[in-house]
Amino acid sequence: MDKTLRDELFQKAKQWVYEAGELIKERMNEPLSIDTKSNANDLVTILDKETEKFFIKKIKANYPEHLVLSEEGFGDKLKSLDGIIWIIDPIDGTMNFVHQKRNFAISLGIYCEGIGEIGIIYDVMGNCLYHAKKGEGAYKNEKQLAPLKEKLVLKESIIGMNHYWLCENRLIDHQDMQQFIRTIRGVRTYGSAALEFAYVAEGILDAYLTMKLSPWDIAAGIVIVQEVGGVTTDIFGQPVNMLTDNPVMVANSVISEQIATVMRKGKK
Ligand code: 2AM
Ligand code: CA
Ligand code: CA
Ligand code: CA
Repeated sequence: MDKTLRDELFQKAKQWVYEAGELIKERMNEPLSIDTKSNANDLVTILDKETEKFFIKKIKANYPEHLVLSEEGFGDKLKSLDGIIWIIDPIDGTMNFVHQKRNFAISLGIYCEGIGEIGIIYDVMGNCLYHAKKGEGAYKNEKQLAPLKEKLVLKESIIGMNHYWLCENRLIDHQDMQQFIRTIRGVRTYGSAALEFAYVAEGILDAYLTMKLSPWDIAAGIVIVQEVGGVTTDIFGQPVNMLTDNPVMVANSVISEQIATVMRKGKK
């Protein structure tokens, strides 16, 4: 994608993200009916759906040839990554949105022929916008983020992960995981994959590990993290597929391979 188009799409996307944030803030204290999706803790509200529709309307009006891949099902059904694709999670961290009314984000990535060109993650209540354009660095609001530390050691790292890793699960021997977390400095659980990617980019988390994420959870974050030298793979160190769910690891490149080695050892 040439720089002129990338800049234009970024300006539009950023403006729409801020507008969507305002719409969410205006309506978030209305009584919102809360539905469940795959299980009793997989929540969705009218504002997840309305926000997604807001983006799709803007995109289709301005760029009818562009495609949309988005969580709540109002986008396109994609069979490939050909063309320009907007990959959107209208509210990432819906459980936080419902229970805490904060710690949720809008996540928007723009990909061209499978390559991430633009990433925007907006912490709506924190009024903090992370963004990156491919090859142009990553930013938190208007401040450029520094390249990730090169001297990191695993035993001094803080890793984002949730409690499921320590319970019996399909992917990894949970006793191996219990061993592993004793070898690192600490664990944090934020409940928004997009924000956890942003925190890895910012260097306040050294890695984030998650069992199952969809393309809209990670599309923006991949671009932002890449601009500071971080790497996104599946938890075993293999490339992620942007058309399916993946178990995902995003990390400082210094520890990424070390974590993948631990995961391969604990793999069921
Ligand atoms: P969501 O809020 O957009 O659904 C929660 O730990 C993180 O995992 C959130 O980023 C959440 O995104 C994501 N997630 C992905 N699939 C999920 C699922 N089936 N149920 C709950 N959270 C899910
Ligand atoms: Ca969801
Ligand atoms: Ca999500
Ligand atoms: Ca969501």
